[in-house]
Amino acid sequence: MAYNRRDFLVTSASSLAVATTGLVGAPWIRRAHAAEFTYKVGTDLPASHPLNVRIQEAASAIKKETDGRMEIRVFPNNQLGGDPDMFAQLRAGALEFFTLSGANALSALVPKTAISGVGFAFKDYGQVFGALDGELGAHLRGLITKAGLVVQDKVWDNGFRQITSSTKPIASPTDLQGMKIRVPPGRLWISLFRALSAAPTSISFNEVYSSLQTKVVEGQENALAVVDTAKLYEVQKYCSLTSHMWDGFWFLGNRAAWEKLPANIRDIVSKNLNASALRQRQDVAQLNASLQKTLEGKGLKFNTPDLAPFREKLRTSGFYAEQKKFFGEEEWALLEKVTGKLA
Ligand code: X2X
Repeated sequence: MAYNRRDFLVTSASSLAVATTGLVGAPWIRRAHAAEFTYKVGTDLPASHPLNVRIQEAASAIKKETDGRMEIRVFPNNQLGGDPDMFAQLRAGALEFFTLSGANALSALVPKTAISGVGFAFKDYGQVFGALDGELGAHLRGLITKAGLVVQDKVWDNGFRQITSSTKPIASPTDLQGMKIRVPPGRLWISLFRALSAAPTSISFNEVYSSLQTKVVEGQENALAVVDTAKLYEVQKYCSLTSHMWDGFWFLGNRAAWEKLPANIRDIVSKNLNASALRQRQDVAQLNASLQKTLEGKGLKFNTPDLAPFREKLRTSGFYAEQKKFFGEEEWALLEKVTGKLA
């Protein structure tokens, strides 16, 4: 954010007046009064990630458009706990908003939201948002709503996930054999990496850096924007561009907290969050396309494996057949309508 000299002078003059004199009621000074509704949003990513930057952008617009009645405070970087903790807080009403991947802890409550993370399902962003802004997304949001939560329409982008490791590049499925790899908490990730013959362990994101550093695990998988903002390159040597799954965050709300908001405030909140989500998708796509160079500069060695043998391994291991059975005919059909036949 760029402040010019004039903004700075005005701000300091007002704070000085408020701090040192009884001028609080002075008409030229905007009083810092408490908002009527002060809600928290928790996220698992570092403050500099576009997820947080764009939520903050929406929060500022919401405050302005509601004349200060609604304030959303952003708590990034797992400040409020790991994903399963924040999810429990959201459900209990201790946290009003939370961004969570459908394949992550959300799938413990609504198992079918993980379908967006099926291995090698979406070929590109056109397919991703075609599905999630379309029928599949509407269906999944219906399931989330039925489970008692509130969810905003537009999903936020995490990105296509890539594998990093401290031990070796992944050039073919055999390189994954027995590899100790961290995955987020969620059934789908375990199924996917077991099908690829790796040895996956569920670890919340707040413990990823240290478990890589202490070599509890050799590797992990995440989009480049996360590898960069969470500085995972400091504790990893190789990055293999597998794009093995797409991942994104639903903007979830506690229902009781949401229903306390007057309808006009709810409209302002949703409108701004959904608009910022669309801009956030652009930011992440651009970052993920340009970060390889930056990360090479930080010492990470990249390789681009042929993906056909990975897909083949998933097919022959029965992964797709198993997932189709798990998610159900209806959901699988909605997915394949966009991706084409997977199983
Ligand atoms: O835990 C992860 O790896 C992260 C940050 O990508 C998710 O939230 C799924």
